[in-house]
Amino acid sequence: MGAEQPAGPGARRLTGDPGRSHRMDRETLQPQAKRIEESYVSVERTLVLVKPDGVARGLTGTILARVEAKGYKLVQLKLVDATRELLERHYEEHVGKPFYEPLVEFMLSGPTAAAVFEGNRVIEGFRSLAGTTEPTLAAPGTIRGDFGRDWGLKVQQNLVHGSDSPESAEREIGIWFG
Ligand code: IDP
Ligand code: MG
Repeated sequence: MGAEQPAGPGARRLTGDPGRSHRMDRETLQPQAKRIEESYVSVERTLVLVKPDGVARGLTGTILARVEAKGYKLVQLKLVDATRELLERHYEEHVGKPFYEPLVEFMLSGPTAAAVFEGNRVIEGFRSLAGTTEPTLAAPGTIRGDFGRDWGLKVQQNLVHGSDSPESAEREIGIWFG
C-alpha cells in the first residue's frame, strides 16, 4: 500500500511508451519503489456517501470534486438504491434514537452515490471537509456548511456521510461494496 498506480494502458499508448520497456523499467525500479513504499505510514480508506438530498439536488459531482481536489484518490464509485436491510446494517449504531426511523426513510427516498476514497488520514480529512452533523452550525467552506441547511425535519438532511474510524470504514465499505 502507499504507492501510486502507474497510468493505465491508454495513457501509455498516448506517450508511445511500449509495454515491454515499461515492464523492464518496473523490474529495474522495484527495489527502490519498495524502499519508498516502506517509508509511508499505511494508507487509509473511507466510505463517502452523497446522500439522497445531495444526489436529488444535483450536487454529486460538486461534492466528489471537492474531495478529489483535496487530493484524495477515488477508488470506487456507484449509484445505489439502498434497501432497508442495507441501511439497517449501515446505521446499526443509531438504532433506538429518535431520528433513526426518519433517517432510514430519508436514505430510502432516492439514490445515494457511494464512493471509496483513499489517502493518508482520509477518514479525518473527509470529516473535516464535510463539516459538523448539523448543517446550520457547519462552518462555511465545508460541504455541509456551504450546501446544507435545516429543513425543519426530524432528521438532518446533511448531504454526506463519512466513516468515523478505520474499523467503521472497513465495515461500511463491506456493506456498500462487498
Ligand atoms: P455524522 O453523519 O456526522 O457522522 P451521526 O451522529 O453518525 O452523524 O448521525 C448519522 C446521521 O443521522 C447524521 O448525518 C444526520 O443525518 C442524522 N442525525 C444525527 N443526529 C441527529 C439529530 O440529533 N437530529 C436529527 N438527525 C440527526
Ligand atoms: Mg456517523
